[in-house]
Amino acid sequence: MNPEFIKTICPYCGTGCGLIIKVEDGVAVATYPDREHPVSRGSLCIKGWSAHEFINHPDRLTDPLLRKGDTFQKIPWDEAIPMAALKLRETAAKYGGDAIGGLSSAKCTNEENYLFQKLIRMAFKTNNVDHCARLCHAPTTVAMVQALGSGAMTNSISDLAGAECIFVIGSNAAESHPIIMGEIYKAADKGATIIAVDPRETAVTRNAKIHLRINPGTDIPLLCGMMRHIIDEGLHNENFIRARMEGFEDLNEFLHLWPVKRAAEECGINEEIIRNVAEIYAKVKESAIIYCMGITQHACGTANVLAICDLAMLCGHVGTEHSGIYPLRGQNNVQGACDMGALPNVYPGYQSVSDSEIQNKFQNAWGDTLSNKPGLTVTEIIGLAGKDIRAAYIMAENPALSDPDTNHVLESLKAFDFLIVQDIFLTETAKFAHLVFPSSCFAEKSGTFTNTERRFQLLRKTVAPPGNAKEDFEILCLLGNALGLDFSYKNPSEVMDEIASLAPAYGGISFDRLEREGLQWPCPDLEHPGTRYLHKDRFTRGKGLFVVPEHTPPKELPDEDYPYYLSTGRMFAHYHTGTMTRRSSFLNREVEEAYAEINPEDAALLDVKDGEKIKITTRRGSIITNARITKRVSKGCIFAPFHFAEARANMLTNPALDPRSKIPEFKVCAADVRKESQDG
Ligand SMILES: Nc1nc2c(c(=O)[nH]1)N[C@H]1C(S)=C(S)[C@@H](COP(=O)(O)OP(=O)(O)OC[C@H]3O[C@@H](n4cnc5c(=O)[nH]c(N)nc54)[C@H](O)[C@@H]3O)O[C@H]1N2
Ligand SMILES: Nc1nc2c(c(=O)[nH]1)N[C@H]1C(S)=C(S)[C@@H](COP(=O)(O)OP(=O)(O)OC[C@H]3O[C@@H](n4cnc5c(=O)[nH]c(N)nc54)[C@H](O)[C@@H]3O)O[C@H]1N2
Ligand code: SF4
Ligand SMILES: [Mo]
Repeated sequence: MNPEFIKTICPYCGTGCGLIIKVEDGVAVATYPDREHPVSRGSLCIKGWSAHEFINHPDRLTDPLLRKGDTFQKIPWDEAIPMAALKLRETAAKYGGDAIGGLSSAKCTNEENYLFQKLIRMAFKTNNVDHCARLCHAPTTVAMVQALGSGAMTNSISDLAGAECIFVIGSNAAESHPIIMGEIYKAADKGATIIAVDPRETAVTRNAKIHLRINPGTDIPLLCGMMRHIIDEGLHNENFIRARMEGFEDLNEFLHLWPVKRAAEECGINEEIIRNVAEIYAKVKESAIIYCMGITQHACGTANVLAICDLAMLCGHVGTEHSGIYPLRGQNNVQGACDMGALPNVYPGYQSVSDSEIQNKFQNAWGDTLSNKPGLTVTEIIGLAGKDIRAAYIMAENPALSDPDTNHVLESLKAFDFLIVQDIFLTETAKFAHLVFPSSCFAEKSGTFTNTERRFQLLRKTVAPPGNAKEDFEILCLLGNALGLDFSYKNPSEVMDEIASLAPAYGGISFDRLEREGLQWPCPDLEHPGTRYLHKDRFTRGKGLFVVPEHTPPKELPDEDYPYYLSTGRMFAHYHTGTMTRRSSFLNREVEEAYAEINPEDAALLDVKDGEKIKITTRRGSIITNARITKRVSKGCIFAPFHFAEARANMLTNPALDPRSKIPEFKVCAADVRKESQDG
């Protein structure tokens, strides 16, 4: 049979690049870039190029699994689904619907996320539904909604190439969003000034004109010092502030606390450099700010994002073609999972569950009563296992590796009366399940993903799932029906039509249109072409709001017992908990083993050579990993990627939360490091 070439979307990061999967005899054998794709235009990063590899891996789950003591037994779907429905119903009857928690997924489609939250909300009358955005851009949603009225990236990826200054803060785009990094390079080639703020050295900082190697967790002092200087020099955009903003007086007053001198002392950057970058950012006509987890994953994550919004609005760098604020969304469909209401406080389209008019709208549409009490978050659902939460349904998330303070998480996963995990592999989390549902990956299903620039894109089914595995969509319909809901959807397109009818910003989205083009929301009706950049003449909330960003240092700082700063994050070849990338021989050839970065001076003090084992310990636990000696980290700092199950970085991390967004502080905690003696 001739091979087929089918267009679809990359399953890894939120850039949403276009892939072409080559299918031979029903098997996905290769991935190619899509030259016609509006974002990636014929490029892919190394993960995209190898996206077909995990699809055919022999570890794929093929049948529902039922726990029998310490092992699993294969069972048919017609036993698994009724059993799941019965157990969930019994639990809800005994303890109330609020004793059920659901983790939806940024790896699944919009339609699957919509059905997931609808199932939890309708079947159990609870809003206990959340997903990994909590661990990622939750501060973005809180802060940008407060300041601008919308939590999404203001502009489009291709707009970056036209910016005159790009201020990259807390983002390692070169490894985490390589195709977006390509747009940054394009801007630089055209003469834009690239400024990077990161305590580490990365390919972003190496390619920046100026690298501000700040002390971890001191972004607010830096941003406030910059703003103080901008106002003192009269470089703020007074017309913009007068016409479009409120709250300037309060911000200006507050910024008197942050003269450049004090900012410099806190963040460890020379005063002249702070003044210089402030002037560069403020003076050019169009400046863009890119940020990511180095900003959000702090106990002051929401205030960090507010400070970024303040800086952009102070200079009028929002609402034009090449300026804007770019929170780089992480997962392939984390934008969509949020848009679809896989969040404890909002229905699809960010419509509040506690607003009675909205509650009525959804009750009428779905034909049943709904709870108006905001639900629990990811870390609360896991943390309350066996207490307030008795049963959980986890679709495509792996908290055993991705949540902070793993020892605690593992205790919790054991404590559920009943746990369902729906995944494509038997993950570290699935090993704790009572029931495992085998599901389909991106290449085995259709639906839509929304990328970081708000672009709905069509995912096409290229191959059949392995064995008896089913699409997440079908599993949700079966379970919904078994729970007494009317989930008789014929296909994802029908679900998209229901979404469009309930969330005005997506009113004009349909599979028919997406067959021809991707559409960026807001897209309110079928004639609307979609929106390239937001806040053009007015902010989503009307006027933009300056909010005072109070600085709080990290919750745990180095001391005598734990003298190092420990930070965690990513590297180019692997993705999150490694379930997919570590099953790719191509990617494993790049990096096969766990490691942590340590500065040469520290390594010398500890008498550790490159590749030797070190033991990292925090107040939560320890891991043994390979030392990678590099000046990428400053003296006194350690960086550990969290991709490796054999050396789980989250054994170490601090579960302290940002009070407003409830994101954990993955980016800073205090650690001790020792050479691990070879004889144990
Ligand atoms: N290869 C790969 N790509 C991915 C992913 C992956 O797992 N692997 N995951 C995807 C997801 S879900 C996400 S959310 C994104 C995340 O993408 P990024 O946020 O780019 O990745 P991280 O490595 O978590 O952190 C980014 C940078 O923040 C810096 N940083 C740490 N602390 C601070 C601080 O206090 N201030 C400042 N200014 N910077 C700090 C770190 O040194 C690091 O270089 O990547 C997406 N893309
Ligand atoms: N220490 C530390 N921890 C972190 C972070 C950090 O920087 N440092 N970053 C945090 C961030 S930003 C994020 S986004 C989270 C990510 O945390 P998670 O979302 O828990 O991590 P993933 O490994 O992406 O988990 C996705 C799961 O979905 C499965 N899967 C993939 N596709 C499908 C599908 O189509 N259907 C089904 N049913 N399953 C599928 C995969 O096998 C995998 O088990 O981690 C967070 N944890
Ligand atoms: S940049 Fe992201 S979406 Fe594009 S190929 Fe790489 S992992 Fe996939
Ligand atoms: Mo993320």
